Amino acid sequence: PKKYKNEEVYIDVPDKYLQGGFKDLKPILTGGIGLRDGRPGKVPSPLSVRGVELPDLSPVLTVPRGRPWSVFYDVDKKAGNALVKMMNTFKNIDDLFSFAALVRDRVNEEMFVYAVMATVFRRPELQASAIKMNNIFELFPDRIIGSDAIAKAKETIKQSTGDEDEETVLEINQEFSALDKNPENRLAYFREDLGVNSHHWHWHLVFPDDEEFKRDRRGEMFFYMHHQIIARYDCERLSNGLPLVRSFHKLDEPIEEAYFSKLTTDNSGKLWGVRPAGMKIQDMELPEPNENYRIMDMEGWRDRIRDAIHRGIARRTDGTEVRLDAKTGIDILGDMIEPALSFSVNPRFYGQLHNKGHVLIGHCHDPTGANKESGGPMTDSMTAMRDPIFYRWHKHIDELFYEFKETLGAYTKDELGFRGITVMDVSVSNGNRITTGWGKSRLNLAQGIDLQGRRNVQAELTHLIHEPFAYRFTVRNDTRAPRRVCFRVFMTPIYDEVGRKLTFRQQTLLAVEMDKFAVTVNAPMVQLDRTSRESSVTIPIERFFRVYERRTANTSDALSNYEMFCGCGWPEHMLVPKGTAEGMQFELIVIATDWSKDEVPVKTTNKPCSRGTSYCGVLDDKYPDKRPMGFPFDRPIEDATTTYEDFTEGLTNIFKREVVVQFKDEVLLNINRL
Ligand code: CUO
Repeated sequence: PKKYKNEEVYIDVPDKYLQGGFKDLKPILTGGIGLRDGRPGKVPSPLSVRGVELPDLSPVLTVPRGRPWSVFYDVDKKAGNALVKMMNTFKNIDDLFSFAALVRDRVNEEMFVYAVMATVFRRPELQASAIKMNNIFELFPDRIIGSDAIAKAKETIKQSTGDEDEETVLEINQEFSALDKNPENRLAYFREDLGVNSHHWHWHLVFPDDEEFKRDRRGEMFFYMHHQIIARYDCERLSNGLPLVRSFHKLDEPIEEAYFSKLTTDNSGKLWGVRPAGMKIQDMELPEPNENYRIMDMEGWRDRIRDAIHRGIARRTDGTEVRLDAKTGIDILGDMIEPALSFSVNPRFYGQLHNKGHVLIGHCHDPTGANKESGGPMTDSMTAMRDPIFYRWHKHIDELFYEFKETLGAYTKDELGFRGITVMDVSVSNGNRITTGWGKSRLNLAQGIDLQGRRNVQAELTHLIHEPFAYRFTVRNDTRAPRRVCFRVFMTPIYDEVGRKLTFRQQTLLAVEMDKFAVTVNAPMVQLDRTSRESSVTIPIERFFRVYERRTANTSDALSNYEMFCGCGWPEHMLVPKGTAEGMQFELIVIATDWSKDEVPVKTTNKPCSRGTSYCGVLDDKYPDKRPMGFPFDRPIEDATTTYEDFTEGLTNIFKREVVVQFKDEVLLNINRL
């Protein structure tokens, strides 16, 4: 075997693997997968590549290198699953690394990272091993930072005389990809946020369409997580004086929202496809990736899906029927509408509505590939949430799910109530006021972009953040026995963008989940405190950015490398909608339910990736809550005139409190300078 030296990593490669590009073998580990305790960007040596038997790689070479890989393309999904399967055949960690090192520079770059991460997620012994993963955007900074800023980074490095470890910080300005002349740009801080996009990419990673990895209530999770994204986005729109998202349901209608991402797809500098205002989606005949879908296909699938919704029955591939009931209907529909082809009850009949919407929209500027243009950001889960049309398309998908929920009718008082438990009061620290503002955090660019050997080039990004706050719940227990109580905390706006009061029905659709937790109430009157940092919705900001110090010196916040790699979970810094300078009114609605009935026990509570469960579930385990996701606002309330008072009449376990979210246009938290 020959020895290859690259930084501190030695790779021993048997001669027989040295043909076909392997001479330039870069160590797999500098691709962002380092050993624990290595410094950022560096790994201990040596790592040797053993002579593993290479399987036939042809099933994974169907995706060329250099273009974005996507779960929304058929060919890509198949190849990605095949690569995960190959990696899973290597039971020994050294063999797995060796295989990964050998294929790394042959297979599509994004697919490689997806497969490595998916392999680690699915194998508990690897999670417990010495593997550390970087945030996805440290591996692909060009998928989050515009080409102009990256060019500037390269220029700065060229002109500086510092050594390879010297720190360089580049401030990324806050103009995002457009100017405020384009009203949609007011929401760019949300759409182009690193944490938001990172969560979305990781969500699709940990809920794959792969028959070998079926997550509990996967389809329902698809519905609920994306529904919450839309509700959150609508709250941000109201914060910025913009109307709620209009659903994109007339498929032949011009798309008024333009989007020019300014991002490059690869090192060649090729840009993602762009979409001027007024484009329409068109039938596709794309040779690479091979995608041939027509608007007519989409309409046909949608008709059949709606037919199933209204009949309450779907047709399986073998002709038998399956009921769409209150318990599993939403889960079946989720897998059918997304779809997960591996789990859809009838992939041919119900088609690929949501996924192909991403693809048709993403290629509408060059639907036959005649102009050799790349797909737009909508084609990839790493970038889709940047584009305003994402929210319009998902609002339509959400409408279909709610069309189904409508058929189930409203919850009864029995289903909503919790006898003997009274929520007496709920308040938020600082007089029910939450302050938002800007934070500054950093991302190391040096792992994902070639910066002349420099290892410590930081991009400083400005993002929304809120002052940490605490809730206080006062609960009365009249049952004379300890009761396990689950608190489901939602926040919803009260007025629309022009100051009209929203109906309660509208409020339920805009309700964002803030937290969900269970406690034992073992006295007649109990006061409970809970901080915003503990939210079941979010994962800590450290999982997105390099954070060297925090304002709070709370050591329990420190994360191990092990935890660093759990990327699914709403970003902590985006928990609270922006609000307004004058202060925007929201209602906090809390419903207490009986946890002894709702709980689904999970094996261990202390496992990694156990944060962010509301939108991500628990890895390798069941969803921890028996209630339908989004309960009680997943179902329609009686009718459009039903008020909150009607809804809660006779119930003591629901409480609401007005809170004000005030935005200060200043830097509240500079994570790197404290
Ligand atoms: Cu996550 Cu449309 O599913 O993007």
